[in-house]
Amino acid sequence: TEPVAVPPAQRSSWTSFLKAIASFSGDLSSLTAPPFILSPVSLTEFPAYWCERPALFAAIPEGKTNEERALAVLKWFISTLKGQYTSRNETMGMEKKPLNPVLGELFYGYWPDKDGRGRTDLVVEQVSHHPPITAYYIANETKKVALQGHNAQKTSFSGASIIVKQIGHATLTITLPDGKKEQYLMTLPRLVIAGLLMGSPYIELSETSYIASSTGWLSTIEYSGRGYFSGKAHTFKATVTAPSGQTIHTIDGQWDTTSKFRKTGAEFTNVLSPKEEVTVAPIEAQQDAFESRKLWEKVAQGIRGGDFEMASREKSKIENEQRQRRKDEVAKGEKWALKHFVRVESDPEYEQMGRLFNAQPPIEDTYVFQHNAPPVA
Ligand code: HCR
Repeated sequence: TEPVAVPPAQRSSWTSFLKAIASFSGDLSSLTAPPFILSPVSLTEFPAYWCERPALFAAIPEGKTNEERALAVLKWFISTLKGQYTSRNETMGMEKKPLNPVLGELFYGYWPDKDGRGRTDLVVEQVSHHPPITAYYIANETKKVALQGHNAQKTSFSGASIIVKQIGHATLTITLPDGKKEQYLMTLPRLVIAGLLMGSPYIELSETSYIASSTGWLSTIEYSGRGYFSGKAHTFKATVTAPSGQTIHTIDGQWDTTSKFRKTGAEFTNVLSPKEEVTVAPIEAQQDAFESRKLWEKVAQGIRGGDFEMASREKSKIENEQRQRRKDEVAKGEKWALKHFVRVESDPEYEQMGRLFNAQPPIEDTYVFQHNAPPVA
C-alpha cells in the first residue's frame, strides 16, 4: 500500500517509524517520528476533552433519582468521546503524535459560567515521565460535581494497527442537596489506531468500559467499529443495570453523532452541535515555566510553521534540561515533588465500586488532588 497521505520526502522515515513500532511494545512517546505526524499539542491538554460540554457535566447532580443520575453520567461520558478520539482528525486532518509531557508539566483552564451552569475548572499535572502518566481534576463548585483521574497507556502492535490499552481510571463525585456524596467509577476503552499504512491514522474504540456507581447502578459500554457487528464506525451499545442486576435501559448508536434508547427510540446523545474549548490564560500571563503552552511554545511554533529544525532544536533543549534535572536530583538525593497531586498505592473507591464489574486489576493506585491550584483569571 502506498502511504498516500505522507509527504514523499518523509515516506522512508514513516516506514522506519512503523517498523520501529511493530517491533516494540511499551511507551510510544519515546520513538522519533517524521515531522508530518507531529502534533503541536502536549498530552497534558487532553483531559480538557472531559468537559467540552460543560452543561452536561453540570447537569449530573440534577437527576432526581439514582437511575436518572446514572443516565446523566453515561450521557456526559458518551458525549465526550467524539472530542477525545476524533477531534485531531477534524483540526489537523489525522490523528497525530502529541508532545510527550515533561515531569511536572502543568495545564490549567476553565469553562466560564453560562446560563446558570456554573464555572468549571481544570487542573492537570504530569505526574510521571517514564512511563508517562497524566493526572487531572475537573470541578464545578457551584453544581458540586468533580472528576478526578489519571491516565497512562500501554501500546502494542497487531496486524497493521497500534493497540492502546488505557491504564488508570476516573472517579466522578457529586454532592446531593441533602449533603450526601455519590460516586461513579469509570474505566476507559481500548483504542485501535488504524490507517497507519496509508499514513493517515485514526482511532476506533474497542472492547468494553464501565461506569459503576456507589448507588449500585452500572453502565456497561461495548464499542465496535466498521467491519464489526454493525459495520458502522464509532458504534457503541450501552446497558444500564439496576442494583438488582436487571437491565433497565439499552442504548445504541454512534458516539460521534447520535444514539437512542432501544425500547422507545427516544434520542439519548447528540454531539452534532459544536463543543466548547477550554479557556486558558494567554501564554504571557502563564505564571509557571512548566505550564504546557509556555513550555512548548517554540516547539509548537516550529511544528505549526513547518520549521521542523527549530522544533527539534527546541525540543532537544527541553529534553536535555530535563535529563540534567534528573541527574542533579540523583546527586543531591532528592526526588521531584509533585505540585497538585499525591500518589496513593490503592484507591478504596476503585476497589469498592470495581466489584460491581469485577474490575481488572482489582486494585489500582491513584493520584489525589490537593485542592491547591490557583484559579485561572
Ligand atoms: C494513544 C495516543 C496518546 C494517548 C491519547 C489518549 C488515550 C489520552 C487520554 C485521553 O483522555 C484520550 C486519548 C486520546 C488519544 O486518541 C490518544 C492518543 C492517540 C495517538 C497517541 C499515540 C501516543 C501517538 C501514536 C502515533 C501515531 C499517530 C502514529
